Amino acid sequence: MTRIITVGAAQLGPIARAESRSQVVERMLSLMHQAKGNGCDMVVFPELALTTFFPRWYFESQEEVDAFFERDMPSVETQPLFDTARKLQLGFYLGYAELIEEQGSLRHFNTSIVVDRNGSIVAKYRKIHLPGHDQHEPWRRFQHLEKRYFETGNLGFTAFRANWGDDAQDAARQGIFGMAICNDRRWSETYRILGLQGVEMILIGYNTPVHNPPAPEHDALSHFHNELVMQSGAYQNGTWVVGVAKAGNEEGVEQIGNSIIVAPSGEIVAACTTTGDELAIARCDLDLCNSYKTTTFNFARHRQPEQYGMIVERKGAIPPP
Ligand code: CDV
Repeated sequence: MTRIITVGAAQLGPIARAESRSQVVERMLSLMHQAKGNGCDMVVFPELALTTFFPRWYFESQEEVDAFFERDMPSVETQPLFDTARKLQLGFYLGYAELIEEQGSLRHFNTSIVVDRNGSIVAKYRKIHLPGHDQHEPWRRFQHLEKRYFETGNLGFTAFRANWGDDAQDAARQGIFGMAICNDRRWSETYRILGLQGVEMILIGYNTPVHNPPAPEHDALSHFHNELVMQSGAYQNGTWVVGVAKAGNEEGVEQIGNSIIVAPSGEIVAACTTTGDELAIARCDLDLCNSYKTTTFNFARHRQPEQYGMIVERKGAIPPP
């Protein structure tokens, strides 16, 4: 059997601080129409796709921070994304800043959702690996205050089934999906935890500056590292990976583009070539995952988790030099 899902990596160019949600949504709708015209079943938008990447600034006032968050999803401004999904029969992954009342208090998360072709939210994820710092660090050229503005995600890495066909029973259009957000893609745990649940496609939005203030020696390697983590994550877990950037010079900060679609072989099969709004498309056969999941990475047959602790113990026993 082949289960082909045609996916569009819907990269966004820079979003100015003054740009409204509605202006950004217009740009996203244009990518959705392009995607439908090219036979896509779904598109993947970046992390925090509705606004500029606000953690680059230190704000004294919580009110200023909260202005970047969504209290409702869909909201008046984002409803057109959901209406267009239904009209075009095209699903999407969307990253946004979520402000929600939970357990009697206001909570802030860096969140993503998957919306199906009927415009219904079918899964939600909250970013677990929050990079950066929680205090103002004026020595940096720009801040990265995710640890200040967001709480650690509390939904785990949870795989879910999604169906991209007309018919709920159509097995040829169903698959096991997972989500991650930006820095999560650098951690092998992200892929392996989803891999252990049989994931067949991991959707990832990101905002990655070229410049890394604490380690500028990494700057020249930013594309290499971006590809390295997603290609190895895909191969080692026999899964498709779709990584999508918010790219280009946003409010004076250069962000990598390099949005890619990676096959379970680890090969990049589609890529954006600009740092603007751009769509890269791949026809992804989910059954290609089986070739890896049943051979080299047959976890049930070859993984030896009960032995891994012993290796750590033995290492610990090596006397210091
Ligand atoms: N938004 C991110 O999570 N960005 C990080 C940067 C700070 C390194 C990333 O891993 O791309």
